[in-house]
Amino acid sequence: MLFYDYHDAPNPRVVRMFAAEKGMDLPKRHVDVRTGENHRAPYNVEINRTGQVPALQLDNGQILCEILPICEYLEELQPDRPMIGATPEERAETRMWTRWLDLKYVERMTEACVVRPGPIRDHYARFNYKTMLPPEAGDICATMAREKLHWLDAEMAGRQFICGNRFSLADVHFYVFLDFFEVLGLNFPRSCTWLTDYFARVSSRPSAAA
Ligand SMILES: N[C@@H](CCC(=O)N[C@@H](CS)C(=O)NCC(=O)O)C(=O)O
Repeated sequence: MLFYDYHDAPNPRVVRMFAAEKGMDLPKRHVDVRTGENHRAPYNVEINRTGQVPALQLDNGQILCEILPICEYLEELQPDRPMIGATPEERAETRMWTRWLDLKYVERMTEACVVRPGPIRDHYARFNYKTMLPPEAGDICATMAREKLHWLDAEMAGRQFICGNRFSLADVHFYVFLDFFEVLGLNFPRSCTWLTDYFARVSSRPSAAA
């Protein structure tokens, strides 16, 4: 297997952290997103035709894109140290929360980060989109995402992780993006006390260094 990676981006980090939790070592090749290597051949022709990172090339040559299916694949390859779940019920719970977090927080905050004025907007306007939301929509997207964090904060009271005592893909996905948006100044509200403790708890795991 070969993992096409870019160290500073959150989507590849989700797969790296997930693999680290499972004790899997993925051989990696760096793709230089900063210079647009991902939008040039051969990468956007032979590896990931959406021109994004990451991608996983399997030993039979098949290419997998999209981080959540890549994690699902790794879990099937190595079910030990389950990160999606050991039973149908656990797997359904993990997928339920991963999807909710993706739709309500990760995607909306990503939109905020992409459409607000700055180098990320410039990059996406150059390589990814002909049509984009206006820059001022960034604040609205961020407010919508934070509203859902307030709801989540109350809902999670008493839990260690998103799926209770079980550290799962939902946590990896959520944590990596919380951390990425923190670095960009799109912070989570510190009045969310469960979330503040949770963020510190997950940050202290060795896999967070992946
Ligand atoms: N839905 C995709 C998202 C991939 C994505 O947004 N990748 C970002 C990095 S985190 C990227 O390649 N950005 C650079 C670009 O689009 O030029 C996945 O699950 O892998």
